[in-house]
Order: sequence, then C-alpha cells, then structure tokens
Amino acid sequence: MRIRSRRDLKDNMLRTHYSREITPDDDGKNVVIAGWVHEIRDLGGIAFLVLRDRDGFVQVTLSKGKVDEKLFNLVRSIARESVVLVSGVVKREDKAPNGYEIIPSELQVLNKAESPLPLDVTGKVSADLDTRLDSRFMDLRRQRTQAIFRIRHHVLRAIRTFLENSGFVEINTPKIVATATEGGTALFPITYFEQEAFLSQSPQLYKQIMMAAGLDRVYEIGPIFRAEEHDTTKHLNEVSSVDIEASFVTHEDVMSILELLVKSTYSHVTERCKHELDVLGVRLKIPKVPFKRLSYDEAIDIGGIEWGDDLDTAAEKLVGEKISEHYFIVDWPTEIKPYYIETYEDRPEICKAFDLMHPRMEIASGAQRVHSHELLLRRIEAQGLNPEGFEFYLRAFKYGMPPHAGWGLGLERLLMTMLDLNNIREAILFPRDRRRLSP
Ligand code: AMO
Repeated sequence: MRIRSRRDLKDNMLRTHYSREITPDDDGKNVVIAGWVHEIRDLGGIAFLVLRDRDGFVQVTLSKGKVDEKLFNLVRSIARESVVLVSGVVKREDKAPNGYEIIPSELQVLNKAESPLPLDVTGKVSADLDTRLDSRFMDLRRQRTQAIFRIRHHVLRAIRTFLENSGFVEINTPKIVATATEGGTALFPITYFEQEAFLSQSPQLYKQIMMAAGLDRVYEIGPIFRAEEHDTTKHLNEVSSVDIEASFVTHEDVMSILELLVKSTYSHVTERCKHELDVLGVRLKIPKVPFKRLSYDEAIDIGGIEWGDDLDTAAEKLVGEKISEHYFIVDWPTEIKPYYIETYEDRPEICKAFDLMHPRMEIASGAQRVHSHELLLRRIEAQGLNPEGFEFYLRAFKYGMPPHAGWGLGLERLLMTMLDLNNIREAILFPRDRRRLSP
C-alpha cells in the first residue's frame, strides 16, 4: 500500500498497536506489538516476557501446554533488550500490570541483543553518570532518562508556541563565524579553507542585524559554543541557546517577555508531562510574575563581593539562599558587560543589562542594546577590540537601526533547574564538556 496521508502511516508499520493503545476492553482482540525485551520471568510452567515500547510495558504470558512448545522455549532463551515483534490476543487479566496480558501466537526476534549489557535498563543496578553517557542510547531506554528528554521536547514546544503567539519569527544564523561576540569567553578555532574562523559563541550580532532588516521580532534556538575550561555541573562547551531580539522595545519589555515565557513553559510542562514528572518525582511550582528585581548593588551586598566583580558561584549561592524564586539582577556595571549594551544616560558606569536567576544559578541574560553606530564603534574600541572585525555588524547600524533589546536563555540550565537535576549533562543528549567529545 502506498502512503498517501498521515493516517496511512500506521497501517504500513510492522505493528498494529503501541502499548498505550491497548486496554482491558480489547479482550479477545488480535494485536501486533513491537519493542524490547525488558525482562523475562521464567517460572517453569509459565513464562512472562515484559515487552517495553516507547510508551510503556506489556506483559506477554506463555503457559506451558497452552502455547506452542517451540515458542515457549524460544521466549525462555531470548536475551534481554533484544528487539521483538509479538502477535497475539489481548486477554483481560486483573493481576497483570495494565489489567491485560497478551497470549502470543507468534513471536519474531527482529534483532538479538548481546550480553552482558553495558547498562541495566530496569534501573535495579545503578550506574554513574559517565557510564550512562558512554552508553547513552541504552541509558535513554530507561524511563527516567526518557522522561527528561520528553519534557525537553515539550519545553521547546512551549517556547516556540509562546514566541510564535507573541509575534516572533524563527531564524537560523551561521555557526561558523569570523568574530567573537561575548568578551571573556574563549572561542573554538576551526579550519575554514585559508581563513581564520571559529564556532559561534552566540547569535548576538546576527540577531541584532535582523533588527536593521526590519524583521522586528526574531528568535533562534540553536547551539552556542563556549571554549571555557570549566569542569562543573553547570557548564557545557556546547549549549542549546534560546535567543530573542525585538525592535522598538526596552530591556524592561524583554524582561517581561522572558518571565512570561518561563511561566508559560512551566505551565505547559505541568499540563502535558504529568507522567514524566511523576517518573522523575518532580512537582513543579509555577513561578509567579513579575519576578523580583534585585539591583547589582543589592546582589553584591548579599553575595559579599566587590563592586565591579561578576557574581561567582559562591555569591550566586548566597543570594539564592535569600530568594527562593526566580529573580532578575539589573543595573550592572558597564565595565563587566559586553560592548553592545546600552548604558543609562545619567550614569554611564551602569548599563541596562539583566541576568535571570534561578535560586541555583543564572539561566539567562539580556539587555537594551546600543543602537547608535557612533557609540557602538566607540564602545568596541574602548573594550580593546578591533572594529575591522565587526565591519559586517557595524554597517547594519548606519542605515536606520531601530532601538532594540533581547536576551539569551540556556535551555539546559532551564531544564536542569526546572527538574532539579544535579548535573547539566543530564539535560542534553550528548554533552560536550572538557573531557567528553564522544559519543
Ligand atoms: P550569556 O553569555 O550570559 O549571554 O549566555 C546566555 C545564557 O546561556 C547559558 N550559558 C551556558 N550554559 C551552560 N554552559 C555554559 N558554558 C554556558 N554559557 C552560557 C546560560 C546563560 O545565562 N549574547 C548574550 C545574550 C543576550 O544578551 O542576548 C549571551 O550569550 O544560561
């Protein structure tokens, strides 16, 4: 049969049902299910095969004498995690986990798994994070890990829906670039024919150029690369960043967009990921807006650091102990923020930058941008940077650049703080860190 519409897709597949589509009311129905052999329990006269598919578990029951003997012996010998296709009849069974079991008429081993397995998928034997990441494909078969990535999918959906409904256009900008954007963070150099090139630290310059292009409100969800030496539980060298930029708005406006986006993401996950949150044992508290605004001066007072220093982990922790919800730190010293941030007219030593904090760590930062070509050029020079490298960016400010503001939000940190994960590596499929470049 040719696939003509989405509805045909299912009929062409090897199976007829996902586990979640079967209920005890299907008693007597013929079904074909497919998945992995989660467990085999061989009690002599009766054997149970627990089949696991994307959505859950199905008990396949074989009673000696009632099913074909060859089939009975085959099932008892299948290695765990092999891939199987089971045809059979649904039977209502109150003692089975879902209230039904499958009595098989046929079972095909589509692909045998080797043993021993690199990881225990049932979770009975625990494994450290490094072992899990080394065999991530198998780690992802575990319910807990899968729950995190299903939630990540919903977080992305919530963010896209929110931004779409707020008039933002999704863009994609180059990840191979010629210049740095964020002072203070190192770049990864790459080989690009005969030219010097790097992996992009941030879509910053391109999203600002889009304001000169008149797109008005743009967002990008994509990778950013940071050649930081940090080996901590909250730093990665490749991060998924959610970036926005908007014209004819102030930093205050984009802070409101950010807090509403965080709130709506929490609400969406609460509604759509009940099962996954249960698996993780997490109960989300939907943040209340507006978030508290703390000035940089107040933050360093609590954090016990000097004016002009960036908040380190210890200072963040001290402030986080005082505030139990999301909060913003505003009014930063101009000297510790990048050149593209607008300062207050009457206080040029303070700029219109903000960081969004979760009590555990910073999760986003943003600002009102400099939109005057002349001022931007001066700021680039004042930071000891060579304006020649910024020519492509500066040009966009010469021919009608509107005032604009924006922010960048770290997706893994959002997920890590939302789900109370201990390590940021839990929130990304294949982390890139100081030591890990594979898988
Ligand atoms: P910034 O450099 O603060 O700002 O990055 C924005 C957010 O990205 C996340 N992030 C990281 N997460 C994990 N590991 C890292 N090494 C890492 N580096 C950054 C954080 C951080 O808050 N161009 C500006 C944004 C803007 O002004 O629009 C920028 O990149 O969650």
